[in-house]
Amino acid sequence: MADKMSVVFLLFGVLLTAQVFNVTEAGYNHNVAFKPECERRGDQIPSKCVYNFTIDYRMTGVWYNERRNTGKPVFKTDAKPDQYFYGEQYNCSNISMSESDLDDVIMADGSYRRIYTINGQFPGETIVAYNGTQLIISVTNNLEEEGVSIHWHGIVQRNTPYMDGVARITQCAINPGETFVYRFVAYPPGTHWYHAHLGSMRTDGLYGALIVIDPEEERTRARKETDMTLMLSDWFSTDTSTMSSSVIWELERFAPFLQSSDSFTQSSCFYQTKQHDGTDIGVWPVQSILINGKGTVCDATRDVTVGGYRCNNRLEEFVVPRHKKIRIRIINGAAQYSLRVSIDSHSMTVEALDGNRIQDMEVVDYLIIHTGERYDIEVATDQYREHPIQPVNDGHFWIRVESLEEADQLKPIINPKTGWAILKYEGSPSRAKPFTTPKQCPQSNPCEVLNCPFRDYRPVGGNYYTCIPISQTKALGSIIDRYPVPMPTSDDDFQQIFLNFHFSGSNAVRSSINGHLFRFPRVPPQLYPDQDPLYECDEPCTGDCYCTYSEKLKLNNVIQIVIMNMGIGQPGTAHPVHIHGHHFHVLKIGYPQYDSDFRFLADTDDIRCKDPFCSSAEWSDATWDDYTVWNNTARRIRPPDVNANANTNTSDVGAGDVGAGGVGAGGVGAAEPWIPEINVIDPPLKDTVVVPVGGYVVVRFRADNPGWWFVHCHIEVHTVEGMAMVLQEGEQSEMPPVPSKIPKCANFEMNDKEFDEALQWKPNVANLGSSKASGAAATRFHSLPRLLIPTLCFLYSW
Ligand SMILES: [Cu+2]
Repeated sequence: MADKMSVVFLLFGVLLTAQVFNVTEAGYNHNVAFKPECERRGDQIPSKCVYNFTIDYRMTGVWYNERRNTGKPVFKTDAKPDQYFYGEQYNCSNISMSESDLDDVIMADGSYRRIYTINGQFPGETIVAYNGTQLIISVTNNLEEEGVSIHWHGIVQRNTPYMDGVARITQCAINPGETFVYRFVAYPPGTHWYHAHLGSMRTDGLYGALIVIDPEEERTRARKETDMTLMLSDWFSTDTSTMSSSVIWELERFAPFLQSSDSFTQSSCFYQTKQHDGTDIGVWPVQSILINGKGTVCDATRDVTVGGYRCNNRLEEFVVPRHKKIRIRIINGAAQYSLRVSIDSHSMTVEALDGNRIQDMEVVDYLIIHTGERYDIEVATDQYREHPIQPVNDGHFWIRVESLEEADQLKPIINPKTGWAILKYEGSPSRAKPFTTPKQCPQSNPCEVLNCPFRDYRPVGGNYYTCIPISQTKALGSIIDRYPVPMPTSDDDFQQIFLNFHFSGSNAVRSSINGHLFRFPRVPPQLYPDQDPLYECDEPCTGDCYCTYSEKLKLNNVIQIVIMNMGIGQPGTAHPVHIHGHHFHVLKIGYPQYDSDFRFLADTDDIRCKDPFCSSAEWSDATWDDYTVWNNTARRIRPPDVNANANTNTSDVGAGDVGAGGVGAGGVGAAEPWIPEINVIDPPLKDTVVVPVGGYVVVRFRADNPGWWFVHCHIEVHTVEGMAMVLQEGEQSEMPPVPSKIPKCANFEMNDKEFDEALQWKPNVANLGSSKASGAAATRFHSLPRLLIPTLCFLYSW
């Protein structure tokens, strides 16, 4: 009998083991490749491309077996680096996993944390579609308690503003158990991404890449092995909503207690970290930086164990052919941190910003990417070097992704956090890790850094860097042909709006725009324009308003927004600002005043603030309002090269040199009659742009896409706190009609009369007898005029 039972158990065990290896999840695939049904057939581009997303919870560091509905932790928190639970007898249950099974585990940085996933993956699957193909993406919310919505960042949603995916603005949240099928045209081409847009779910795992391929461009280059994505994120010890509420209540100063066994002690206080110009970066310590969902809390070059964290996590590895030009699409999905990207021994040619091609610019050594932004870069894989003794460049190179932290309030030097990935040439010797070191930047040959959130670097550690502002890049000619910079022809078709992204309010710490702490509307205005959706603001608002801040754009007007970051409470934080529904031209970046070491001194004096929080502002020089000067006299004059006066210690236009009324002075040139150094000829197109502390960015677009568009800082905790607003583009009558069956949501309250009537209601026995199913409805419609019923049915179906 005992033997028979053993056989039964053995067979059962074999069956279980067989099932264990049938794990449905796959690791993140960084290659840019079409699903077969979304791929072209000859010259024929498919009209539709379908994806199905199911949103669920997962734990990092847990091996899931979907079929058995079981999950098992894969390492002990106190284990040595190589001690996973391979075939080990754990005291709860047996774990039968091989090393290759680790490929299916979301390890993140080697610490346990609950996240949201799309189809069990983190990041979510990369969507690849041709320009103009309809994307049909079914999103099922399989969560227990949270609503969700997905925004398609970079897609302009022409004619479909209700598909923009901003819960509470363009749609109702998708409730648990519900499915919402997004449907929109994949346009414009470029590297975009998708992410959750309700509360702070985005930075707890809900994002992925969305690549729109231009079929014309595709003919000229290969893909797959040479086209890949690099999704970046900062990673924290806890979920973002905990982090946000902690930031709002200033608990973040005690944040390290959440990372370690420390409790609330003086020694565990955390202080605001600072970037190179002395302005603020982080109020919550970043634990690690993930590349395609993979990272480590440790120094990957050294393999040193830190506390209870795992240091031998698998890092992302790109295996690439030699002597080719590969494309890497970099996306920053961070909650907060700006990141500096470099590849040891390689330079990078920047091809596109936020999906928009630029003229191949000077190759850069470093690029800084702020949350929400994207780059397409090209890298030549020609750095293999034989070396008989020390095989440094033997085909393995570090990709380094660093935070910009250089100090905190107490300590002058703080090491930035680094994220690591490996670039490996095909056919290189087998080795776990590269030996390469960061680039040296001697004074004779300083390294070039694109998109600093400040004007320039001074030498650091014997290295010399030169910042290239994003406004110095130039759009490709074909981009400008397709999207010329809109030029106003009269005062009636020109709207100039000053928006200050700033911390304001009586205690000067609340994230706001023009002093307005954003309050979400009563109901989504895109769905309920007639229901008084917005909480009106008391104007003028000088720093303490809590309301649905909105600005109305007249359809087809030329919109020029001066995005600022000014007012008391500085130094503050650089804000990456995202405008939905458009890609805008970046005409100019104005920097604050710095000392001779490029440390922040004071706000720019190009702009005059009308109150301490700068909730309302104007150009210091009133002639800068007069666009006609530029239109009529200097339209074809290209602005001077920014680098020509890169050593000024103020802004890229030399604000100190150009005083009020001093247009044409200070070396700017006599042919510069309007806003100095504004580029209306070939400025880059973007949808997210960083605004330096104490400075501003001038952007422009034509209001030709009617809808309700969200505008916000892409730093998650800033948006959650209130650094957001809506643009109403066009009158409601000018907006595309909303599909009649789109799910609705609204506030609800019964009045006394309705409730009394409800209590007095009795079932109609006669009707119940004749038709149980339709009895109640028949009772209610009984008193309606007979002709009205078909009319209502018609209207509903329409
Ligand atoms: Cu911000």
